[in-house]
Amino acid sequence: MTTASSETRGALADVADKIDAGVRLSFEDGVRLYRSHDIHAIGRMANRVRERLHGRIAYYNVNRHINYTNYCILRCKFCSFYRPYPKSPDERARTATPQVRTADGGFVVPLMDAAGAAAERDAYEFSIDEIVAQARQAYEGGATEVHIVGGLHPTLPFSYYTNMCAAIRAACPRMHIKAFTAIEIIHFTRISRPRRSIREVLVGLRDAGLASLPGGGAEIFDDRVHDEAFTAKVGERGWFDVHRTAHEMGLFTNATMLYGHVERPEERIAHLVKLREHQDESLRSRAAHFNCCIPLSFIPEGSALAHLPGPTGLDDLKTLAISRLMLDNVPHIKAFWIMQSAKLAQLALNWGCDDFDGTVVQYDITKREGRGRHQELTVDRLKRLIAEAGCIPVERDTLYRRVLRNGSDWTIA
Ligand code: V47
Repeated sequence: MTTASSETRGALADVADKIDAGVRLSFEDGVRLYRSHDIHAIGRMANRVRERLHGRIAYYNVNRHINYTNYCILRCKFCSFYRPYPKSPDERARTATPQVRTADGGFVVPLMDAAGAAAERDAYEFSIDEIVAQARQAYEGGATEVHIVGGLHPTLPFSYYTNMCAAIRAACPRMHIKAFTAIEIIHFTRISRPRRSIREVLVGLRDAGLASLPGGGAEIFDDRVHDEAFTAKVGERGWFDVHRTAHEMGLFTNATMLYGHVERPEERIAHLVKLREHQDESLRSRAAHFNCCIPLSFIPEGSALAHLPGPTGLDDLKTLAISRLMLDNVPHIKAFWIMQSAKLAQLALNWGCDDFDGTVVQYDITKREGRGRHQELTVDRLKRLIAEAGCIPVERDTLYRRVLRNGSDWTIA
């Protein structure tokens, strides 16, 4: 039988032995993997773990991302998405971009003005009607999930978020609402009147239709990196408080790691170890856990860290593979094609990843190439990318159950 260790001689042979024996890797093992240039050995080991868990299956989903506003009270250095909220209504009117209704009933925020010039006025906030129109359009097109996140808006009340979930649930009863990063949840505890605890906020949102939390806002769990790149943002403790509470309540969540900015390899590994420890506890004693980890490749353009080069392709592959190897208790590792690019995400399916995310359609937080917010992969293209990597494409819902299609109708296996 071919094992990871029989193919991996040399410096990493003992790590490969551990992988074959199902032994958990240590912090030091993780750091050694980062120091190694043997990208093939790392890939083989990660692929072995991936195949043990999922065989040759690679998952995708039919979803729609909605970013409800880019106004944000934070100024994270890695972020090119946020826009400051002008205090005066006049200035807001001057800098806000009016949404445009499309022929098929959706809404877009144009980045170009009528003459084709790049719009300077590109701050926006969607009304609930506009969000529901986007969700309904996706639902009617067969989407099983809507993924909603946005900036920390200074004036919208908590009822905006509960009404948003309730209105989507009424318009699209079977659609899974995955929404709000831990950072937004903490923001809601501060803006709600009377102030609510994390649990009260999550209960309010769940009662309105929220079904799970995405993994964003984790960045890198390290005080030095926090102070350098996202100082005013809720840190590690707040992020874990939200995910712990969600898991206790039976809400599944995801986790992320934003890599390739000011952090060092040791800090990435420490971040993964903290996620692993939290997951141990959730699996042992809580009603839900992390379904998936999404390592996010930093895109410098347009951010206050634009002078940094960002991760290379090899760094992307290594980080995805090492995440698979370190997170032995997290079922899925996602290569989010928007951030790693569809080409690299395809490669990553043989470097430990078993998930591609989905059709996406509109995405405002980052853009790898060109302008405009429309970023979409059709189901045919997703399937082709996966099949060409030697994997079996399987459509999943948010909770990784198989979706069976019959024309435009679908059921969960
Ligand atoms: O929280 C912000 C990151 C995250 C940049 O849970 C950046 O299934 C790269 O969390 N370069 C939002 N990354 C995206 C996210 C996500 C995406 C897909 C699936 C899931 C899931 C979650 O994007 C933010 C932040 O960490 N981010 N700016 C940037 N310049």
